[in-house]
Amino acid sequence: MADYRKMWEDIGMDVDNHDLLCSVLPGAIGDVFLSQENRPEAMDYFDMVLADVHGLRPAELVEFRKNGGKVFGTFCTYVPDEIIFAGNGIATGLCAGSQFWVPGGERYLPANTCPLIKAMLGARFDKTCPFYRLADIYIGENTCDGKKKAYEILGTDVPMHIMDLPQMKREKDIEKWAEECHDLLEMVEKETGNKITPEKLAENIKKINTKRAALKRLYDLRKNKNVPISGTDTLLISQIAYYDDPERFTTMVNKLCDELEKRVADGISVFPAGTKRIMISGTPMAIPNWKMHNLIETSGAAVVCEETCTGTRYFENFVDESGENLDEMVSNIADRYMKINCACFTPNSGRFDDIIRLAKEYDVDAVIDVNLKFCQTYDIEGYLLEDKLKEAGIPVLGIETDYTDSDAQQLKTRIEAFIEVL
Ligand code: BJ8
Repeated sequence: MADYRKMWEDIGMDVDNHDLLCSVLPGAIGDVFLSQENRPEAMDYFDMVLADVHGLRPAELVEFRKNGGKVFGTFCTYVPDEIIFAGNGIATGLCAGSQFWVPGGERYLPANTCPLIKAMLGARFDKTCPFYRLADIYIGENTCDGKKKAYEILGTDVPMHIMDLPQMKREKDIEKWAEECHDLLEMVEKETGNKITPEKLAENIKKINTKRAALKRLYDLRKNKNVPISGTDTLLISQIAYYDDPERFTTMVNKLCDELEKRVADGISVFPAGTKRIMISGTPMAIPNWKMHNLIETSGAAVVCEETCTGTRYFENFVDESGENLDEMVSNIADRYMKINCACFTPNSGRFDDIIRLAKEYDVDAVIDVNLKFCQTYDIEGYLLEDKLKEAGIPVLGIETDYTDSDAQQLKTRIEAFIEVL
């Protein structure tokens, strides 16, 4: 790993505390990723990005900012990257998947808050994540109550732009979201000093659609009987999607898919024949949260699909590229993003339809619905979801967990028992 200490100091990180975080990463990479058998060679790129997660991309962002570029930190899958990139800005996901950041967040938030939100605040206020240091402005959104109130606290330390996400999907809500996307566009223009022209926006709509197509290609390959890549590896790729350079990321995913296609043609699988196929649904798994995939795949099953924001919700549905002027393009962007089915919406029956459709497409034996502790919306939605899945004849196991390892053994026992009776 290259030495990025000076860079971390320069961007105001607490380097000594950050050393503690770095010291656990190599072990985790070894245990979770390198211990898997028969991994695709093209995972090398994603392994390298992970090994240098706080160095490689942050160094690029530092260079970009030196030349006057603006970095926009985002938290939610609803924030349209195409608008940020069209203003020559860079969008970067703000990772919050580590237990390391949770105690820091608990200094500001009630203990019974979702770990993802606590980790967001810990990462910022503990100064141990370079992405949180390098984003010039954070883009929050009105999704769950916990997030929107936590953004107020973040706003005491960093500029925030909040997008008011409607929570129903009527025509007027979609129009309202288009207005919010317009406001985002104006904010990006103001921050970057760059005009977003129709040409620029069209180019970036294409660019992000191409990235979605690469992820779709990767996910489609998992539909094969011989699964050519593990769910754990695919999750890593989905996590990296949030902050890597979009064009380089697309190229690397397509390179991986070339290799996976060959594996499929040769009948190569990373799992023994007859391995049970599991779909995970529920709350997002921000990097470095690999807990559930690791538990499931070391319990003798294969994760073949994720209906999460680190899964299909991130890349399904493309932005219509036929818009001829800015208004049409923004409205097409709003349409696409409003097709994401997050539990903060009501009613949210589209999500049940998605899960049942995906269960068929990926030929899964069961769904494991995973919710982060204290996430009310997904937890409550789990009630109806279980009903719908039972009606469709799809076995389901509901799990509530956090970022700690304290429940790992107990979860493993439950997962193994569940898989055994499938
Ligand atoms: S589109 S899932 S990224 S809001 S897990 S913080 S909901 S209490 S993350 Fe999300 Fe956007 Fe929806 Fe996706 Fe709140 Fe629940 Fe925590 Fe959550």
